Amino acid sequence: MNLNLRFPSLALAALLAAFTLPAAAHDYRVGPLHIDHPWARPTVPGQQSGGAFMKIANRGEVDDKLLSAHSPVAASTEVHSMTMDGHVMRMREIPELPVPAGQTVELRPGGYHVMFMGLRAPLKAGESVPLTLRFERAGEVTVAVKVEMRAQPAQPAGGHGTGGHHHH
Ligand SMILES: [Cu+2]
Repeated sequence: MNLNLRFPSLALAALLAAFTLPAAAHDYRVGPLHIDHPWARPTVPGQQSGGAFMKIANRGEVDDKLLSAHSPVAASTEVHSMTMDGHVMRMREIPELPVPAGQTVELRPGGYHVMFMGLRAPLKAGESVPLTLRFERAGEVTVAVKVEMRAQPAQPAGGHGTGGHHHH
């Protein structure tokens, strides 16, 4: 009976270790897809949403698509595009993000990104949070998103700042 009682905590410990140990390499493979350096910006208390970014390279010969993303840190997690509408940057959820064969798709500030909606706690610099990505062909992979400050290009008002989040 001891084994039965212990197993859940060992499994949990292994799960937690999986999110903290591979920080040095910080890239992931699922099938022919390589996911490089997932990261997110720190958020301030009360901030409802935050963006996550990474590069996804498809080294295979078949097109794939990112269909959805999930994370326990947020009430919901969406894949967004960002486009200029006049002088205002607008984000919208997209049903799928194509990852064509032989190409690299970059999720970056001002472009495609994963959006944590309804953050359960602020994202703190130095932490890593789990994010599960579901691809049409390659399947699911859970990556550790590093929360870190990075130099950002200047952005117009209404973009991915600490407050604005536009849905249209
Ligand atoms: Cu967004």
